[in-house]
Amino acid sequence: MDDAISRLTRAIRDADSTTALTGAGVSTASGIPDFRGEDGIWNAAFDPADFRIERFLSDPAGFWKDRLELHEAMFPGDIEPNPAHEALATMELRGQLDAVITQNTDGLHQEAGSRELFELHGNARRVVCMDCGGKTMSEPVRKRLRDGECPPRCDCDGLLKPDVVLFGESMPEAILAESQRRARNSDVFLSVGSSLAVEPAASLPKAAARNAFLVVCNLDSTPHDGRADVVFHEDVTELLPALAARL
Ligand code: CNA
Repeated sequence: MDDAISRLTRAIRDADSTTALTGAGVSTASGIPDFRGEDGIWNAAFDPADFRIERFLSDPAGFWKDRLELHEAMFPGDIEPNPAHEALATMELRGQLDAVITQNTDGLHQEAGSRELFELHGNARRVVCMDCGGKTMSEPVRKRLRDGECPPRCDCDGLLKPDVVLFGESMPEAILAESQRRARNSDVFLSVGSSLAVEPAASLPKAAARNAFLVVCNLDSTPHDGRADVVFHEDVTELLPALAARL
């Protein structure tokens, strides 16, 4: 691993632009299970089909009941950023990382101090009104749900939806376009803690690989390992702090 870190360190020092793409594996050390890893949410009692936009629109009360259970399984208790989030925030602060593109909805990059942040799948700490588009924090809404208000509604009486991209929904176009632009223009592109199984995020490393030094760090292998310049089958909470310390 030492030789590979040295190559990566040199590449980042020589780069004009370095971008990181993160997935659920960056947050497992904070106690948030991933979707497809060994103890992933989809291997447990949840079915992705229950969390589609069509289900939300046809059965909002049933959707919200299941969503509350999913939320409690995904975000048990108080969650905090871990050394992987902190290393990325430190690298950005020092000017060694230009942006983080994340598939995560947990808000932990922001909490760790990442500023140039693109949340491809939204943020589960917020809800959005389907009528007026207003966004508010989700915790008070979950309390209202637990108290029996189901489905929860906005002051304008519109249905509230978690401010995340549900299966079957399209991604926010501006965020996706900017993420693709950054991937194409990066000199170094780090894909960390993602199975790279979900499109269109999975296509970002492919776009980046045409010009960039591509690095994949994930416990399991990914479909892009073959095109990466360096692959680490390592824990991101070890690799990223080690990298930040070497830079
Ligand atoms: P995924 O498909 O669940 O893959 C995560 C990958 O991370 C797996 O291949 C694991 O092997 C790997 N992994 C787990 N822990 C570590 C670790 N400590 N170090 C290195 N690798 C590790 O998740 P993706 O992000 O690739 O898929 C995108 C989905 C997952 C998006 O829709 C997310 O919204 C969704 N998700 C987000 C969260 C979150 O916000 N924290 C949690 C669970 C799922």
